[in-house]
Amino acid sequence: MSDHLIAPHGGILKELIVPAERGAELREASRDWPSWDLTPRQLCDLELLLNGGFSPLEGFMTQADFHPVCQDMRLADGTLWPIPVTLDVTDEVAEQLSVGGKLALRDPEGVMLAAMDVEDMWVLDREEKARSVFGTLDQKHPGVAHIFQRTNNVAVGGRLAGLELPPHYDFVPLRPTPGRLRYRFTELGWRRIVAFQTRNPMHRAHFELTMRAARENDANLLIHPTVGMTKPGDIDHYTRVRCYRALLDHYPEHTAMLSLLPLAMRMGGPREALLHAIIRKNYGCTHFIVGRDHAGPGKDSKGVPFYDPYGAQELFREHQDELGIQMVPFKMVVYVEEKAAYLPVDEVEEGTRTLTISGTELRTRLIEGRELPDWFTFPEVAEELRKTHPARARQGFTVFFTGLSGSGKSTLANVVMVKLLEMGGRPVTLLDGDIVRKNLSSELGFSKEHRDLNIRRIGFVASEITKNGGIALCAPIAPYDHVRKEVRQEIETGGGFVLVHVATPLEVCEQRDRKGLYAKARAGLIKEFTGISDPYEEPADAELVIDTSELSPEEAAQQVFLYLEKEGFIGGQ
Ligand code: PPS
Repeated sequence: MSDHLIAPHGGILKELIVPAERGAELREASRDWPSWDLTPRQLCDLELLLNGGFSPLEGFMTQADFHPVCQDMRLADGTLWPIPVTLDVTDEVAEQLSVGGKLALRDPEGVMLAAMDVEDMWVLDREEKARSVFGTLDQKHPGVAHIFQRTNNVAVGGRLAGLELPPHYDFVPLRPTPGRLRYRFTELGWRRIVAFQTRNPMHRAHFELTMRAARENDANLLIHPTVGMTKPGDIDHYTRVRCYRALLDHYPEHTAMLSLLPLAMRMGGPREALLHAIIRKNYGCTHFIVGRDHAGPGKDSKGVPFYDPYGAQELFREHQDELGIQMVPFKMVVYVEEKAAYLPVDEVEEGTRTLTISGTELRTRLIEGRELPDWFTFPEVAEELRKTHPARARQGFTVFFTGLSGSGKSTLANVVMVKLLEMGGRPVTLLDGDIVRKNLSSELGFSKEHRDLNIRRIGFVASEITKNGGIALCAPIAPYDHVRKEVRQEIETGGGFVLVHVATPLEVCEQRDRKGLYAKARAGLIKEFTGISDPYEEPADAELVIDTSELSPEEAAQQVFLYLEKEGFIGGQ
């Protein structure tokens, strides 16, 4: 029935789910096998492997595919493939595995999703992977950061037999597999289909761009947003999908369809653009839109963009024939006020006034509760965004006090808490260092590892409170910069984060010595004591620096309140 559709990459759609009977046998046999609980990122990869989105792959890569993919974007058999798809496991699990054996792959609840033939195991060379795939070792690149910070040591490769796809309970009708989507296209008589990839809400510019792409190519349109994992800090997919749905009504009837892609993005720029195109080809699309800075990870730690904004289009062009799916390249689309229309920037006469709102500007407007103009987005989309992004005065936030023992963190946090409670409006939780150590972290000591774990726990609780609209006040020492940054990143996705460095000098803290701990530390009775025999990394990114040597607790708290007021966290609407 679907003969006239574009062939999948490599010729055959590789759906890896086995018949139910075989699945039952495998499940039964798996009792004696080692197991691996997949990470969220691996779950996304597994889904696309099992459903055929990653055709012609038949499992996680072995070295025979991995190395040529990293070096030359080729699988062992020469097929174009731009980004490795590997399964990384811990040393403990790797020790239980042997080549020729089996591994049960499970979801986080322990449900078995697939059986893997272990064909290869090797210790991942993180540098090699980062450098060859992403062209950099700079950990500001989310893909590189993932390799260095969130990847386990050992890669395991081998063929998969799928028992079931990872379950989804949200937007179920919008999640067809490649096979199902191909079938739908055939039913609807769609032959030429242009796919649009996005990880952001769509506004009028995207609407105009996609309409143009479809018209200029006599094609139907597939809005195919990534809902697996995108760039940290992106707007959550629930909100985005509601926005896409609202936008869909603006397309002429029978021309556009919305479908969700469970891909974990790597933010790999040009190489990722090729992967996106291959996936869309597998889903039955004939055309693929590549705009400015496709799958771009932004700027490196020196402020220079990682990739050329049109590098993805160039790389695509080089491989166009082999890819089969047609690139629809676009320059950035801007609003031309005098024509009240959107045009690609290369079609705009020089000197004409154009308008755009960048992603950063949009986020700022949402946070500050400012209006989203009509020329920029459809009112229905603005309304959806507003629902999940209320003005700051109604959002949750965390104030994270860091500083030496005795610097006055707890006292300050307590005064701030009491005053916030007096104001009312939002629930307030205090996560003081000592309280947390009694309740959440009673088994932890003061090694770097334990301190980091302690701060991560505090960060987790604070992020839950923040995203649900509450106020979290944290007051641990938190001596290490990288964990503070990690916590900031986690919390900022769901609300505000204010780092307050309680910078009371060590001499003053020691002189105060309210708990007598400094005296003990000096006498060598307490080991690893911050400031005496353990490091404290001063933050360079604190929103506020408060030295309590000369300030009363009320005066110090006042500085916090002035800041919160200025930034719109309190007061206002
Ligand atoms: S950390 O580094 O953020 O995990 O520390 P935190 O959870 O804030 O715990 C610090 C409190 O524990 C007491 N204490 C010590 N602090 C620092 N170093 C060592 N070795 C140590 N041993 C015990 C101390 O009372 C800290 O409380 P505050 O409120 O900071 O004075």
